[in-house]
Formats: sequence, C-alpha cells, structure tokens
Amino acid sequence: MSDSVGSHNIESVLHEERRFPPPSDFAAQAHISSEEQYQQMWQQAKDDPAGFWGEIARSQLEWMEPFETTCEGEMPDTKWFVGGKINATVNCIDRHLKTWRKNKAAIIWEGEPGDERVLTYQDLHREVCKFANVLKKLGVETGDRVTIYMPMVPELAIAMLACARIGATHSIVFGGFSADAVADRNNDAQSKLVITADGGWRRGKEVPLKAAVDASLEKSKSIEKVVVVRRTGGDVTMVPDRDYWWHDLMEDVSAECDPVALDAEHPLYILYTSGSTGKPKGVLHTTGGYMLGAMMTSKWVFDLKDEDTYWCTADIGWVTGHSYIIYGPLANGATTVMYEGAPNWPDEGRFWQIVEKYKVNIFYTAPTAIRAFIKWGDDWPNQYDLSSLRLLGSVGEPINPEAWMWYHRTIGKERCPIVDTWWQTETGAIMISPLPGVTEAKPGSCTRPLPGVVPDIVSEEGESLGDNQGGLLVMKQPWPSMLRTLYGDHQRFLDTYFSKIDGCYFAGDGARRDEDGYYWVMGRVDDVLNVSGHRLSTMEVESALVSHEAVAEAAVVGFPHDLKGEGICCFVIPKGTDVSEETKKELIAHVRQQIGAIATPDQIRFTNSLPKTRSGKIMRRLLRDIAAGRESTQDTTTLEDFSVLAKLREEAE
Ligand code: 6R9
Repeated sequence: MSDSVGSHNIESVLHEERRFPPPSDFAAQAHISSEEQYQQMWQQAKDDPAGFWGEIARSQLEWMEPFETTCEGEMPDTKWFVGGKINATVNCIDRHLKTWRKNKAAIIWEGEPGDERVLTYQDLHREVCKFANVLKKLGVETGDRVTIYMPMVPELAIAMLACARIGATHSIVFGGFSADAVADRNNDAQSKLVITADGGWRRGKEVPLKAAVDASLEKSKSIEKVVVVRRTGGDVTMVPDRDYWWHDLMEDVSAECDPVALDAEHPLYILYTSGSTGKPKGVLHTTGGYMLGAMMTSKWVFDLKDEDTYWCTADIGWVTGHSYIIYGPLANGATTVMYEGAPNWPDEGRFWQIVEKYKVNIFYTAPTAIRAFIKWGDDWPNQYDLSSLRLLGSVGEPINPEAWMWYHRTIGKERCPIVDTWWQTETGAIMISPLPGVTEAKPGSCTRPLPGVVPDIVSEEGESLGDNQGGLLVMKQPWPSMLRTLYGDHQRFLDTYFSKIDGCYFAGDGARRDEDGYYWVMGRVDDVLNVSGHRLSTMEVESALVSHEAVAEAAVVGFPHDLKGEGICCFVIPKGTDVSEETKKELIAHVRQQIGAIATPDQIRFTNSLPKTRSGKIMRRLLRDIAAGRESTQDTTTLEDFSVLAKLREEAE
C-alpha cells in the first residue's frame, strides 16, 4: 500500500463489533426486502449483465426508440443501450405528467433567508421548456457545452434540465470555486454559454458569482453569452449583447419545447473532479446508462416511495447533487428538497428546522457535516421534531464509527437505518451501500456491492487478496452509469482508471473486505485529498502556491482533521527570506483566490528544503507523517538527504 492514510483506519475499524439489522417494519415495506432477493439480483447481474440491465432499462425508463443491444464491447469502452433514443427530461418530468403526479411537488426549495418555492412536476415542465427555448434562441444547439455557475436556486435545476432537453451538455461548476477555476473549465469544455446569478446567499453574505464570471471571461474566449438570474439583487455589470437577465429572456418564450430524441450514449454532462495532477478531469456521463444508474440506486438505496419527502443536503455543483437531488429522485417521481444555504445559518439548528418544517422522511448528508453537528451539540437537533425521518444516508468519505453512532442515536433515534454509500463522480451512481431493508449495518463500513457492481480488492500487482487484507479497490465488470471518457482526453481516461490493474476499473481508493464480504474503504491512495468530502489534488494546491511570486517550491499533503476529515498542510520554500505571518496569510488568500474557499490551507510551514528521492520526487509520505505529528515508519532508504527530515521536524515544533 503506497499510502499511510489507510493503516490508521484499518486499526480503528477492526475493533468494530456492533451490528445493526434493518428494523423489521422497514424491511417489510422496502423495495428490496430480503437477503434472497438481493442475492438473486446480484448473482443474475453478475452472470448475465445484459439480461439484468436490459430488462430493467426497458421497464423503468421511457424510451423514444427502443434499444437493440443492451451492452456492447469490453470495459472500458462499453456502450450501453445501443440504438436506443432517450431524453433525460422525459424521464424526469414528462412521463409523470401523464399520471396523478402532475401536480405533485417535484422540488421543494428553501432559500437561506427563509424564502420558499415549490415547483410541481407541471411547473417544472413549463419552466424547463421555456428555458430550453431560451437556450435555442441564444444559439445553443444539441451537442454544445454550457457552463452553469449558480447558487442552489430552482433556476439551477431548471437550467440543467433545459440543457438536457435539447441535448446540450451541461458542465456545472460549484459556486464556491474561483473565477480562475471557472475559466479553466470553460476552456477545457469549450463552452458557448455561461448561466449564473448575480450572487448567492451564504451565511447571510452575498457570494458575488456574476463578478467571478466577468473575471473568468477575460481568460475564456469560447463563451459568447451569459445568462444571469436575479437572486440577491446585488450590483452587477451587464455587458450589452453578451449578458442577459434570465427573467427578461423568459418573458416571451413558448412553454412548449419538444424533447430531442438523443442517442443513449449522447453526453448528458461533464463534471470536473480532481485527479492526481493539477489539471481537473472532465468526467463525462452519457444519457441512458447514467439515468438508469441514478434512478435505480435512488429507488433501491433510499427506498424512495411516492409519499416520501426526500432531502439530500449536497450542492448540485458536486456529483451527489446531480444524481441524488435531481436526476435520480425526479426519475422516480419523488419530492426532492433543495436548500440554498449553510447548515449554521441563522443558527446551528437550521437543518433540523428544515426537517421539521417539511416533514423530511429521507435525509442524505456527509460525515463532515455530521462531525460539525456533533461539535455544535445535541441541543440543536433535540429542539426539533425529527419523527418524520425513516432513513438516513451518508456520502463523501468514510464515516467514523462514532459519528455513525451519533447519527443513529441523535438523529435517527435508533429507529432509522443508515445507508453509508460509497461511490464517485466517475461511477455516476452509488456502487457499494447497504440496502436499508436487507443489509445488517456495521458502523464505518459501506457494506456490500449493489446489484450490477462486481468489486474486488487487489494488490499493487493486481492479484486478488483474501479477507481483511488492505489493497486497492477495483471494479471487474462495467456498469451502465460509469464515466465514458475524460472530456477531450481519452488517453488520460485510459491511463488513470484502466492501466493500473489489468482489465479492471481502478477507483483510486484503498479498502479491505471482511469475512462477511463487507467493504471498508480507507481513503485515497493517490495524491487526492478529501477535504470535507470534496476532492482536491495536492498538485492543484501546489500549482496555486508556486504561482505566487514569494514561493520557490511547495509540497502539499493532507493530515487528519477533526471536522474536515483531512486538512491541508503546505510545506513552502520561500524565494526570499520573508517567512512572516503576513506572507502566510497572503499565501492562504492566494490559494483561495486561485481555486476557491474549499482549498483554504490549514497550515503553511516555511522550510529550506523538501525531502526528495534521488530522482527528485518529493516524498509526500514522509511529509504526511510530519504534518500528522507521527513518528515515521516509512522506508527512507531512497531519501536523498537525511538531514532534511530532522530539520523539518524541528521546524514543525
Ligand atoms: C460521491 C462522491 C469520491 C471519493 C471516493 C472515496 C470517497 C465517497 C465514500 C467515500 C468512504 C464512502 N468516498 N463516499 N469513502 N465511504 N461512503 O463523494 O464523489 O466527490 O468523486 O469523491 O470520495 O475516496 O473515491 P467524489
């Protein structure tokens, strides 16, 4: 194992003996309700993936033309539902209009200041059709890329679905990213249009999104037009013939827009995620397979029922929001809650107030949020009626068993099953997770693979490992919602995911499988940090640092952090002699400005040298030990200059 993050976790979870079987009343009503049913589905999907997925795709999705072949070609170049024509919005909206769901709440939206909006399926259809017509009027065509950089407002959902309606590929950039990050993504995708807002609300302050877009456009030449939603009412500069107000454009367009019949493999969206180099990867998802994955996992894992109010607290700027606020729940005709702001605004009880207000039944959040709730104290959730909750979910990073127990007791009142869902931007949908009516939970384990998912744990050499041996997590069979390529760089796609272990998809995570076939994910084995459940590459932060005039060289590593999971520690060799607190502050601000607030360094440590191998590679493993304050157990035989290490330790003290 090339990483030291894992070993610590293996130790702590090995002692986990607690078991939580699904409550019998939950099991009795669940979509998948028995071990036999799970086993039978899993085995069939493994032995006959085409038979299994073909049947589900035909019965669960609405096709504009039926597909001829369920899957074609070996991993990684597998095509799904070949010959089929489909539109994601028909599946998320139109088909529900033919049923009683027409006037059902599709999206319940709550703004940070407390304003609210409910969009029924009929409302959503009208708004999406209108905005799709706006896109067409602005010259957007099937196959074009559109960047969306928005706060969590209903127009974000409408914009992404409007793109899907006409077959434009959306690329959503999280509103917390910087202007530079927007420019990079615009350029990589060669987007034609940006959809944004004047700003968004975050802890009572305005996040100025339009100003960031203006700055980004100096560096991204492919953008022809900008659409701006009025949200905060803050000052913005509107450039004539380039910038348009959303509400003006929506005034006189038709509310009818036929969905375009797209190939099942038509690109639905690009979503950028951090890899082990400084350049983010444009993960590309296509329509048929992705929709099937998002829909079926929502149904199986969240046990979605028509009467549920479902809330996923993610931002739509991340994959969790794509699959589990929008595409998955809407394909199921569910009611999905969307909240604009921070969990601690106006106070630390906000999430629980929302649960009580809308009688949320299913609640899906991240371990980093759970750790913050624990810190804020039980008084906050205890002030609210949480009795509507029936199922809890977790995503983004391994959940510490103690956080799991707190979630179970304080939020779930020992009544609600918890689904700890392992998946990635690349996988499109949940891969390994309990089925809430079937799987006995063990706190800290994401338990077993869903039907259609065939994982394994292998050594660096690719050999399959036995029970309880830490190794690399891989997938041995293709699945419908897997990424198809990295936009514009198919070679990088092959190199990153399919070259390390022959014939397998390599996830980048270390894990072990226990004697019951349960998976315990330990964290990334590459140079990817997981900061508050968000992926960041150490190289991205290093590139940002060295772009500052005061920095000669930088090495960035993660270290265990109580709230964020991983904190960011930067070892910096300054160009001059200035190692003042002022300069540290300036470097922190510089990284924020280059990447965004999620990349804010926790520590800047000035140093004269960095530990390197004889071939000049920075030995990050050693730096990780120093950042964590651990004695190093790492092999230092290739270290070029031993004195560097002793010196760094001194500097850390
Ligand atoms: C959905 C999402 C993916 C990385 C993944 C892993 C970590 C996500 C996890 C988990 C342990 C879980 N991860 N869920 N680790 N248990 N339940 O988070 O996508 O942003 O692409 O991150 O997150 O390390 O490789 P993404």
